Amino acid sequence: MKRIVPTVVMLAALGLGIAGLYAGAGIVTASAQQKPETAEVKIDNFSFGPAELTVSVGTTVTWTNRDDIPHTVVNTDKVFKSRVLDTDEKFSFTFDTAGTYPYFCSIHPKMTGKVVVQ
Ligand SMILES: [Cu+2]
Repeated sequence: MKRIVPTVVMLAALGLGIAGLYAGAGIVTASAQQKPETAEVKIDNFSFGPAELTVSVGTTVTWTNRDDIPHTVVNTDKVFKSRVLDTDEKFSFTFDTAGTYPYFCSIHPKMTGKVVVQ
């Protein structure tokens, strides 16, 4: 029995070490997911740039109107809708659900864009 005890202790220590490694890996993954992500869309010359943007879930997208003309950012499915943005005004929305979000400017409906959240 005396011979077995140190082996059991060593195995237990090894087990804790492995558990610790997994726990550490878990913390790294969690912090990577919690890192706030942002993306920018510029509105200029009657267009959204980039017109199509792909982001990960949790990303906050900010639209900035760099045009001399007022514009809006309105999702086709009414998930988000900005007020009228004058020059240099911004609108932000955080995408917490994966999906495709087409949007347009309600003043100039030919201005369209899309955010893909994955
Ligand atoms: Cu517009």
